[in-house]
Amino acid sequence: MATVAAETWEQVPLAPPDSIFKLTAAYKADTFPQKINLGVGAYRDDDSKPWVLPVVRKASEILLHDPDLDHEYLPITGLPDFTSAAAKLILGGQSAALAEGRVVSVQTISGTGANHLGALFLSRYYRFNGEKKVYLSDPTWVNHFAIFRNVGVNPVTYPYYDPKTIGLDYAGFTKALEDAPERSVFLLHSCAHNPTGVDPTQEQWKAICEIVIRKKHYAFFDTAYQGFASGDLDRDGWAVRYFASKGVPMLVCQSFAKNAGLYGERVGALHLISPTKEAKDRVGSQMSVLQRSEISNPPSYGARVVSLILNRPELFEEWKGDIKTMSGRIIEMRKELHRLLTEELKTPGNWDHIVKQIGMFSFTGINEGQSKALVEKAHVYLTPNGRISMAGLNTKNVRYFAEALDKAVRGSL
Ligand code: IK2
Repeated sequence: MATVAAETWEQVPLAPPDSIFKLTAAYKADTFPQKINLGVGAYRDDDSKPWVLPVVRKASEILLHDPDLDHEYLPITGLPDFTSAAAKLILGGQSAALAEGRVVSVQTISGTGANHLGALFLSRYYRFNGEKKVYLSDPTWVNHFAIFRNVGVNPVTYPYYDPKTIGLDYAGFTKALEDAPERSVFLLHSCAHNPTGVDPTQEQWKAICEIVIRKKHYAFFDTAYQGFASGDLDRDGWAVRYFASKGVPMLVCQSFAKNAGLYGERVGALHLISPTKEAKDRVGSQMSVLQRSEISNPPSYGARVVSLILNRPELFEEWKGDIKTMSGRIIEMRKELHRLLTEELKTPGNWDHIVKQIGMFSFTGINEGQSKALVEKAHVYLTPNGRISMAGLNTKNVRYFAEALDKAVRGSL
């Protein structure tokens, strides 16, 4: 029997496992009863269980009983009822670009796929000013680096987080925008920044937008948490809508993983605003070509669920309530953690950032050694940079976590 020659894959180095998924595997293997997973950014209910949104259950029921549904391929750019409603959700009902037919919308493999397709399109067609480069916030969702590298775009970082204030490094951010060559591509988290939970204020966004316009930069918006920051879809879409209203050249990556709890269904979209309807047609045609060669056409189930939710007014209203349930629970956990640390435990340091930061994540400000001690000694799983997913906290475990954090900070774990 012929065997594969030993040298065939000799040159392939062993890659380290993904840090977040490695953390989840370690958490699952841990038998300690009070263990807590604060690693992965997925919503959990007050019993630490994944939550299927009631509105998603309803939409799934409707689909299940629809005699006209089949399993044919979707169009290359996805389910039209889904992509048009998704564009309206993020760009807003008043969007001039939408009214003028200047937006290319493509259904993607969730937010990751939208980032990939956006990066691929820019790599092929954007008139880079010199080197193909993208500016990413420091820090950012780690996958951004690999996504851009995969398509030959070099990621560099711009200052974003200031460890001294555990807040936004606004001066560093705006200086980077000013110093970058004209027409640079800046990736911007539109709300609920991952991993820090630190967003610019509306006034800061306005000033950022002014520089972006003056320097003719390209805004690559990543929107993975619309609704999760404030509990209000419109408020969380504010930065994207503001930039679009000012005519900034931009695209938006959109995910329904978090706000619809459809993580594994991979529902997302890429929206690119073109200057004219004619440019939109050309861009759209090339986007189709790229999509066809990569995935042929996107999966249908999750897009059908979201399409029903977005297009049926009664389901849309219910969804807004479900989003409030999730974001409200997270806000309550922020308050309780803050109360425990500051009032009960009198943990050294200032913990106001816990309630100031928004969205699913919080940058606690603890160092790598303290994070490691929490994992190894307290069975609390979090990334080494001190990021915690607030969704992993609930009324039953927040005290245990606060006490463990308190000890980690005091060096007594
Ligand atoms: N963009 C950002 C900023 C994200 O945070 C995510 C999701 N990250 O996953 C959670 C984690 O860091 O643990 C995405 C895009 C992509 O999300 P998806 O492809 O699931 O829609």
